Amino acid sequence: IGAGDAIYGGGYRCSLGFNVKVGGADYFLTAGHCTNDVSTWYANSSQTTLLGSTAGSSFPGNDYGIVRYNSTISKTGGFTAGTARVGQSVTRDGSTTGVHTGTVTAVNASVRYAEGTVSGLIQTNVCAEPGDSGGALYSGSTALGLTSGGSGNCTTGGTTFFQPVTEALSVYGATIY
Ligand code: TYR
Repeated sequence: IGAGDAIYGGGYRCSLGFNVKVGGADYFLTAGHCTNDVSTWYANSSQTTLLGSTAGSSFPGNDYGIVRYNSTISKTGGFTAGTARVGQSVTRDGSTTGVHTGTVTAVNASVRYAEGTVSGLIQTNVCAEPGDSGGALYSGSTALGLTSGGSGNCTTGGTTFFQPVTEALSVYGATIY
């Protein structure tokens, strides 16, 4: 399991952002608006294949969370963390709509959700839809962000905002792999 794959909990589906290590232990990053609502995560929709438990969550303000694996499931990686820049070509992977590409149109953007405002976000013209949340934004093998929210869809196009991974990594003392 790795970037963009479906994760399930509490009857919800979100997407895995990136696998990370904290002090030698296995964790993954996803969206904070996903981890806020769910404490136990599974790899399948029937919620029988355990992944692990939410260990940290920040939303609103930020939109990231971290889940500690309690599972020997095969984990995929290959990323190093980086910072997005305007004009950069990027790829998003999520469990509803799969892989879509576009460019970074702004950094340090703020979005006002019903629950409150999230700031410091990466703005893109990449589409996304509900369930893609938490999924991965990257450029080549450089991990950039976690899908937060936006507008539009993958039929007509959209604007999607991403939580930068660097802030989550430093807060949790985590390293992407
Ligand atoms: N916030 C949505 C989720 O929780 C993801 C999403 C992203 C939805 C962009 C719509 C959108 O345009 O799954």
